[in-house]
Amino acid sequence: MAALLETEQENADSFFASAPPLQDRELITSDAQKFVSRRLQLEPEDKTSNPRARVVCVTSGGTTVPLERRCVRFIDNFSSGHRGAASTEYFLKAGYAVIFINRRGSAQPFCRSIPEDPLLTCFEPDDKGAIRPTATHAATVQRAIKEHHLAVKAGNLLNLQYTTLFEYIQILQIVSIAMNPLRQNGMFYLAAAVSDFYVPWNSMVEHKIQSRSGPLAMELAQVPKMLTLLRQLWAPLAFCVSFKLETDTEILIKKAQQALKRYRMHAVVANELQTRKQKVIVVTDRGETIVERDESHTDVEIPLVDFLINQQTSYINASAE
Ligand code: 9Z3
Repeated sequence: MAALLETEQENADSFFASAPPLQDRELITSDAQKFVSRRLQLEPEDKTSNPRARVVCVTSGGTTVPLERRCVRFIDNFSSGHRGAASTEYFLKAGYAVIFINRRGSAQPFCRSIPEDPLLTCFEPDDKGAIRPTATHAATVQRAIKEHHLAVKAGNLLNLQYTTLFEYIQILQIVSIAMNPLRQNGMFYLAAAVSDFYVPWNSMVEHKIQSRSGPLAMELAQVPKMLTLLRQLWAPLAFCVSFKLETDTEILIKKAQQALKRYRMHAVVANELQTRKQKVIVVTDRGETIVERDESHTDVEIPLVDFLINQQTSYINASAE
């Protein structure tokens, strides 16, 4: 394991050394630190069972991998962001504070039932030219705006956005290190679809790749396994949940079990692309638990978040013994 960590550390060092510097790095770092320290200051009587002492980092959406520095073309990973946005709402409801690391343009908490182009279809000018929500959307828009502002104003929701893999990994590292002082009260819920391969910045061409020279052969480097670093260096005591997405159900559980062991996850949520909104299977070292959306549950994320909160409580209790 020590050798694996050393290799991953070396891979990560060269990834970070060649990554384009993150814009607003200082601001993101101080926002994340302030957000966490508010929760640390709450110091509730019973830290073991009070979700108000806890912070979850929810990652959501897919990363892009640029092929050119002045990027015209990129590789994308599939994720609408629905899972992350819905889960954020349910963690907030349960009393958690949420750091929501999400792909720009992907689904947002409280807005899931709002049409895709809300500015143009949800609002209309009245007789005096003032802009108001349309009758059809008024209730939904008002509830979304209220709930979002309430969560942000109360210091319960921090929204950090990325587009590229470079941005995603740098933000995740900053947030993980900021969350480390929470110890077992921190949770990572890594629903983002993160590319396994990338073009290192220092070997990437500056300008748009030209098509005149025939077929394109390109070698992609493997993305360092950040889960190893997160678990062992950045926030080693946090409760860590990763997701495994497959299209072939035959290999899904086996791959999730491998991820659980390899990255020392506390839980791996296995899901299949077509059925991901109806059913997931949570793999832990105690076996597999099927979590399904039932008739009373509009989202599978309701029982899923509930299950994981209970798992974290058991983990906190076991650590306190
Ligand atoms: C997931 O498996 C998520 O559940 C989905 C959610 C992306 C399927 P939507 O955003 O979908 O609601 O449309 N996320 C992890 C996907 C992933 O790429 N996992 C890697 C893997 O499977 C490990 S990090 O190898």
